[in-house]
Amino acid sequence: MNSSQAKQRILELQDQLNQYNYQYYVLDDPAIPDAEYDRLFRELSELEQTHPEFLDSHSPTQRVGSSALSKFEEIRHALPMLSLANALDEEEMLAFDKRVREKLNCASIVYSGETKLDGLAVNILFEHGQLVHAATRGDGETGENITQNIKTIASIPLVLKGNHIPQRIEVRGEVFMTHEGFKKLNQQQLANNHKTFANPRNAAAGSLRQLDSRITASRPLSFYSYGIGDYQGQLEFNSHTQILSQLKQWRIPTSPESRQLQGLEQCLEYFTEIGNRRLDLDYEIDGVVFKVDAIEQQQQLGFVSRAPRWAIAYKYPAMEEMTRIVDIDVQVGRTGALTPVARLEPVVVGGVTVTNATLHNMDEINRKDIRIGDYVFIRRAGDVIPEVVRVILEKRGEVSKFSMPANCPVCQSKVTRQEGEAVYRCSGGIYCSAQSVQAIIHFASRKALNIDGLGDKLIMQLKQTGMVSNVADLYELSIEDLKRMERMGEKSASNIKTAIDNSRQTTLERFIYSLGIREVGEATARALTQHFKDWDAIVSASMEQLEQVPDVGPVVAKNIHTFFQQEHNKEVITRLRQAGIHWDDVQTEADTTLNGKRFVITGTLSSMSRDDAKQKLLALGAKVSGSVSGNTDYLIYGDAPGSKYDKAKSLNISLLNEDDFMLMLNE
Ligand code: I6G
Repeated sequence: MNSSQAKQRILELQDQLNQYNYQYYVLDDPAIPDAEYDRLFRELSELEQTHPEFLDSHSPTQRVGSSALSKFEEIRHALPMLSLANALDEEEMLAFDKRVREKLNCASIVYSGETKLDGLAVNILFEHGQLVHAATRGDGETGENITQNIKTIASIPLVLKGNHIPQRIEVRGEVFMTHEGFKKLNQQQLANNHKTFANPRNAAAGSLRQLDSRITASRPLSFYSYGIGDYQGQLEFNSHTQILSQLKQWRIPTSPESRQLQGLEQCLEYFTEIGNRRLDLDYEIDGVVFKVDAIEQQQQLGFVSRAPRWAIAYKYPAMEEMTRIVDIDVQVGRTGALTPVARLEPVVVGGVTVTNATLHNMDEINRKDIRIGDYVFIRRAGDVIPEVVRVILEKRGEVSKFSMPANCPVCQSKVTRQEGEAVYRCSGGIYCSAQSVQAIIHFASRKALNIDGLGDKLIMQLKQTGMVSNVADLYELSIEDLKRMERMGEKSASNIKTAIDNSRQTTLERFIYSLGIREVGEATARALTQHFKDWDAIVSASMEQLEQVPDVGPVVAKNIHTFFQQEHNKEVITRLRQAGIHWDDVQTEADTTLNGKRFVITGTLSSMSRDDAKQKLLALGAKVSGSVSGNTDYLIYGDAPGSKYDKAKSLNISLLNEDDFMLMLNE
């Protein structure tokens, strides 16, 4: 290949890889298999090495990070990065809207609403479409030069694509870490004996402020832009909404939740709607930001003490609060794992009163040096079980150390700990009533056999009274048996009996999940089903065969294999099958007709639960997500569909009612 051919190929590969990166990281819609991406990436790296004269700092190969700096240089923002005024309650929002309306002499204002991410504000300068430098917010005037680190974030384009690219523009936004990224990073930190991060914000800040950008490159950082600063060039926009769509068109990620809103009333509805979904979002937010949408009106309103008069952050209650640990108890789970639980002085966190927090295991207690009597920060995150972030050592008074009991607090069997495991376990197995109660609760739970009405308290009563000792006994209960339980009338007993009867018709995937095999969650149950397609094949699979299943390693394979070898499990399973538990044949490969198509389900369906609809779609290769975005292909809606329906409609997404959906499934 001569020099000009090499140059041509380098440009071609850069363009292709930029496109694939965008589809993967921003649209969440990979265009090619990872192996193909890696091949093209390698080809580009090799060409750039043999032709260093064509190496460009904006090439996709330049995202991997480079050698450590001794310190960050300073960068002055061309236009200061402002702060936002806050509203903490509806009254303050009313006052904001009133001020805006009076100043503009308007009866009602068009606003734009966006989530306020709990991350780090950054300013990225692009000149002639190329990323020139990036800085932290700093004091608003001057920030730290974190260009090398920002370039490692794969969703941020190094080169803008699209129309109307200005000579110069400052792009502003928030760098953050998703819950999933945070969890994975902390697992890695633990595995490498490194300090874990207290929350996603700290993890994002710690990752972004690394002098060695190779470390930043290894961290799962994301970015959403919320606006622009200084710019030079011909830009045409009249509203904040148009700015966001221009940014999107240049391939800069923006919040999928941004929306144009008419008047205060819609702003308040938006605040409530996002608040209801706050714990389901994959990232932390501390509020929503409302901006007067029209740029002309923003200019009329101007600024007051370094904050725009045209914007406000309406905050949600904090998700971290301080309280005291009054005691530490131990809970026994369905696999015998002992979980230490902190009993707390009640504290309201994110609007909910919290009295308990999980301490996970003994290693975690030692690592955080948690003692009974300590003052601690408690945090509620994406998942609902609150946890202790850290001890407030400055407030430590009289405290006592906690140690794991030598015997199970429920059945008194010996507590053991395997080498290399963080978890202590009760050795009582099926003879430990805590384990068997938890196993039944799991079996009846929504994602397992979904036995409506068979809640934790009833299961405990059934167990205590000796009516049920394992899951197979559930199918032998009569309405009369159920009626003997506390506060159980004829109607409730009959409903529960019907729910138990209905649970006989299930899916193989659900059945495997319901058995509660250690470390076999929904995803592994699905992977086993897809791989073997047949119950007998799973039960009789060897360790080697099990390890062929994606995501099943030696430990999980051993758990599965051992489970099916144990006599009491075999016996319970035989009784369950005799009781009539059955499932349809597993869909074969040919049925992956909805491969990669993205669905959102909203509202109440009359013929099945949303979870069942989700399982059916997953079985056909579709992806199902909780929120509507530009990537959604179909919205399935039932009764009372709410705002997801409106959003999907405004985005021109195909809408399927329940009949359409059934037709699609049948086809
Ligand atoms: O810190 C911020 C987060 C989100 C913002 C912001 C934002 O909009 C969604 N908007 C402005 C105008 C400012 N800070 C100054």
